[in-house]
Order: sequence, then structure tokens, then C-alpha cells
Amino acid sequence: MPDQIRLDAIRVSGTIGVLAEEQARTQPFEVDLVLDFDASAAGATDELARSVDYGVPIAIAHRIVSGERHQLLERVATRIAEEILLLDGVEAVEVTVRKLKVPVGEDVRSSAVRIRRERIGRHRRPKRWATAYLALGSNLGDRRDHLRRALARLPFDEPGGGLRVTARSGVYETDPVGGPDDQGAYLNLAVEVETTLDPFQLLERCLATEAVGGRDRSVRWGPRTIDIDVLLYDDVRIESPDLTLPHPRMWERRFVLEPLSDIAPQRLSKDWTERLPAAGVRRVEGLEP
Ligand code: GSY
Repeated sequence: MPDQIRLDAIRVSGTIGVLAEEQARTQPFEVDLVLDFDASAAGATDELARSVDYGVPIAIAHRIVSGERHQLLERVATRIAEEILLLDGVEAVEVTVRKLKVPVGEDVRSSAVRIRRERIGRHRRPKRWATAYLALGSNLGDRRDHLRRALARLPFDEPGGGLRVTARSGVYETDPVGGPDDQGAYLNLAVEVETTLDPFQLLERCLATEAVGGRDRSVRWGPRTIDIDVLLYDDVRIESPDLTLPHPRMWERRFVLEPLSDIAPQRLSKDWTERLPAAGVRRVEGLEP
């Protein structure tokens, strides 16, 4: 289902109807609106400017119902849909116009017309592909196999979008940082992905891929079959309880930066090799069997 803004029962008086008496005076109507849009940018940044301000479609419904004179609910609904589809970010709109006093001489609570209209042709906005970087690690069981399986599970296709792995670093064997003393060495690597998922959806996909790979989260910093961290997502900055971007600890971790420098040196500061000792990180054979 697309992201939606839903506005229910916008009350407004207007002159709509085929009967002479309906054209002679105003009567009450309700308008319901459902706008399909992409909430990811506003969800990531908390900025209204990256979303659709829903005061605007409400104002459009008001202006059209109270300011224009029509016979049919169909015409009013179409006029509202036409104007709302011109708003930046609105991909489709469903408009319901409800007449609250039905002039049929029977006991009917309301009558309504509902239409759905979509942006068409060149107005249709393609999904936006973002570039993100992920860090993968494994220090339990067949580490290469866990990494291989995770890399096979992450990508997917859907109409107009999905996730694809566009670059992969070398594989590094690294001494464990933090956690219990007796845990084994990690194999770490980094990948570049292009995706239409927003940062939170990308995190969900990483967590789901970890879960399928048998990740046990009972020990913080503990050994793990597979660990996948979102490091960077375009230039997005997020500080939320579930996700912080850029990853807050990546700059202190050689086991993250060394693989990342293979595929995205432009995202690292010039002096990162001087700041972090090289000990405990060595390049090893790749994942090819
Ligand atoms: O944060 C990723 C899991 N992890 C690792 C890791 O991937 N590599 C190394 N060397 N140490 C780690 N400690 C933790 S926790």
C-alpha cells in the first residue's frame, strides 16, 4: 500500500444539485480525501517542506465546494481531484463528496460520489533511488557462508524499485571489538546498495535478513552469525531511537572503515588511517568458493 494522507469529513456548504431549489440556496456537504504520496523524506527528516502540507488540499476542497456552482457531485469531485493532483508530491487522490440532505423524499442519510485519479504520463514521479552503505560481519559458524547468504537475501525487485548491491569491498578478518573475551574473530565487509527503500525500511530489511540468518540478539556485543548495520544513506542525517545516521560508531571502527574505504573512499576523512591503528584488521580471501 502506498503512503497516504487521509482527511475525513471536511464540512463545507455549497451550491450543488440538479433541482432548482438546490441551485437557489447552499446546503451542507462533506468531503473525504485520501492522498497517495511518499512519506519517506519527511519521515526521515521531520521537515514539513519534504511532505504535503494537508492544510492545502483541505483549502482546495473548501474553495471548490463553496466557491463554484455545479449540478453533479461527480463534477465537484473531479474538480477537487484535478487541483490536488497538481500539488508537488501527490501521486494519486481519492475524493468522496457527500451530500447530507438527499432531495429524494425518502429517508436517506447521505448520498456520495467517490472517484480516484492518478498522475499520468510524464507527471508520474518515478521512485527515487538512494545510495546507501552497509557493514556486514560474522564471527560464528561458517562465516563466509553467512555473509554469502545475507548478500543473496538483501536484494529484491518490485515495480519501479527495490534494492540492488552495486559494489562490494574485500573481506577482512578482524579482532572482535567489545563483547565477551572468548569470542572468535570476525569476517567483515561493506557493500554499496541502491534502493528505493527509505532509511527505516532499509533498516527493517537488514534486521529481517539477520533474523533469517539465525542472528541471536540475547547478548549485547555478543558473537553473531550475521550482523548488518546501515552506515550511510545518501547525505541523510537521522537521530531517532531506532536509527542514527550516519552510524554513530562507524568512525571509531577500523573493521568498518577499512572495508568501506575499498568502495567509498570519498565518504571518509583523509586522516582516518592515522586516527585508527591498523592492528587487528587483515585482508583475507574473498567470498568466492
Ligand atoms: O558492530 C558489528 C558487530 N561487531 C563487530 C564486528 O563486526 N567486527 C569486529 N571486529 N568486532 C565487532 N564487535 C561487534 S559488536
